[in-house]
Amino acid sequence: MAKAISLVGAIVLVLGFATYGFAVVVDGVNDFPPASRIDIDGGDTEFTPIDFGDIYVTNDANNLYIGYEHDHDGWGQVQVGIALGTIDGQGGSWDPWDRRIDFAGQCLPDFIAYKNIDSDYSDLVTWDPMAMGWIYGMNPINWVIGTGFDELEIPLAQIAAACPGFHQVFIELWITQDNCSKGPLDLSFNDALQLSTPGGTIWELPCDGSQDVVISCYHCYVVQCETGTEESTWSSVKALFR
Ligand SMILES: [Ca+2]
Ligand SMILES: [Ca+2]
Repeated sequence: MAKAISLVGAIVLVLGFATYGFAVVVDGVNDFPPASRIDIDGGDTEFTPIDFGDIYVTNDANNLYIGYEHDHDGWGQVQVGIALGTIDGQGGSWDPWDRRIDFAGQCLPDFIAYKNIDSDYSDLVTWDPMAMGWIYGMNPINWVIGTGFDELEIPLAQIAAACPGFHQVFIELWITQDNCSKGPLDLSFNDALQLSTPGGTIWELPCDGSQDVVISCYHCYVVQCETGTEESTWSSVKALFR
């Protein structure tokens, strides 16, 4: 806890402070703070149209913002998925768009954001712990693509990470394509599992799921919630230290 006493003007005791991250304008121009970059992922696939570059995450009081360098460069059927886990002990173990991606371990995703670049359709698919299944089509996302820098915003309240409080968001991102045979061509946290590398690409996996790529590790982003400052008069300062 930061503590300081100012003798300039009124005596002020600052008991603690933190600030929100940064309000990003979701317009395809990268205005993320440099310190919000979570990954430098460029150049680790065989082809640029299926390659993430730098990836950013931040938040303000209401929204989580994710931005990433990616240019599909006219390729068709390119899609982006983002897994978000915030609720311990819950989550789905399979990809809601039936790509060849599974999830295992303690941090199963509770939400998966998907973008179909061809149709510009996006959805925040949500895990239903009662029905033990994914819920589709309820949550369109403000997600801007197509300029080489893509970015999206998701309300913190929608992913059970609203301020105040301490919230960790487990995040993984992938680039895939439009077919049940497609796996994660590029990944962010799990580079060792991605299906495209500079040396070659595995374009097809069995649709029966027998060779799915299994994700169990993620970036961990801590939501920055403003704790505020407490300013006190001298009398209340004395009261604190009596
Ligand atoms: Ca990459
Ligand atoms: Ca990668």
